[in-house]
Amino acid sequence: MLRDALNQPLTTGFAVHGHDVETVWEGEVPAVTPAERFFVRNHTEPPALDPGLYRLLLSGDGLHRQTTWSLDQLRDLTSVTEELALECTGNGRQFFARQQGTPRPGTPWETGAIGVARWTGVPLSRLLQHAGLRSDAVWVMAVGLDDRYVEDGVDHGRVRRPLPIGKALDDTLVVWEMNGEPLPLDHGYPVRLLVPGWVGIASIKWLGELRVTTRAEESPWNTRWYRMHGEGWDGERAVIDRMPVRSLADTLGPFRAGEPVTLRGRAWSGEASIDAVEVSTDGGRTWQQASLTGDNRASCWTAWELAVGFDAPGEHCVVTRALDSTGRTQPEVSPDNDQGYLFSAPIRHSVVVTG
Ligand SMILES: Nc1nc2c(c(=O)[nH]1)N[C@H]1C(S)=C(S)[C@@H](COP(=O)(O)O)O[C@H]1N2
Ligand SMILES: [Mo]
Repeated sequence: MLRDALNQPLTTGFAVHGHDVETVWEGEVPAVTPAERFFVRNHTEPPALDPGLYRLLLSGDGLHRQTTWSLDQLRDLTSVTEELALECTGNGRQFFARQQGTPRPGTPWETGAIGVARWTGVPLSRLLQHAGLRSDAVWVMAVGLDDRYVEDGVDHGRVRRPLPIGKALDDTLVVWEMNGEPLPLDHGYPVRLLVPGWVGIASIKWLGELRVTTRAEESPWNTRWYRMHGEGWDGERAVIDRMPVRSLADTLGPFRAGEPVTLRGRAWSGEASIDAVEVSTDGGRTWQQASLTGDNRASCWTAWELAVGFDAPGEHCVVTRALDSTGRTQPEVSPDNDQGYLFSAPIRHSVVVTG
């Protein structure tokens, strides 16, 4: 959990859920999330790694040679900086209970398990090519250096998740800076993976090893968890990788009846930008198209705004829905699953209008 200078748990602007903290915004949200406001999802405690002794190991039969990188060696490479969202697979889980009447276990996130940061590092493809990537390599197992994860007496080993070689070579980054500063301890210091547009668990923190294999690999983090379970989920359909399209409103009043109001919010989608956002101020009966303001890039949120008015005092229901650049929309009901992953239905906000 986040701590302040006196090592006290930091709770202002956060909702605390055990090891995890969720960002709580009031009103408009900045385009880039300050590191100290960024949500944290830790399976155990962050490990205290000595930056001088830190090594990233690239291993496995999918490489011609095993290689290691120190932090200084990584920093000597020509780096890239990209603004990208990072979102937990369970973001919005509370809404399975609130909107669909099907509470699901796990961290009870509202909508604050997402942030956008400027990440600095190198393309993973570069490290793989340097180690002599074999043409028959198919998976990259990313392994964290945090404590082994033990649940109900069962030791599941280190937090790790296999990444298909296609995504590894496409746009996955190995990063050591967040918003121009070294990664904070909670966010993976000294080095983490950043897998654009994919579920947060793919972006392994405190990255210790990248094991490249010529055979399929699995870990509990893509079989037991972070996979769809329950009725109707099997085979390829159950695999979780890319994040869905979502949107919400950030300015929720209170407003005054009869006065002009500008509603503002955000929309985002995994591996896609946003084509349109529609807003309803009457619980979804009628819809208006919002204007997209600011940057609009794939795997990053974009801001929207819409001028509206509320005629009558009382409680009003504001709903938003987005269309992404690959044609995906938000389903009216989010597909149910045992662990409450990927809530993607339009969120129904309650807005108070005074007389
Ligand atoms: N080694 C390691 N990597 C990890 C985790 C973890 O507990 N250990 N949590 C994952 C999950 S579930 C998410 S959503 C993101 C959260 O990243 P953040 O805490 O920097 O926001 O990190 C992922 N990487
Ligand atoms: Mo997560």
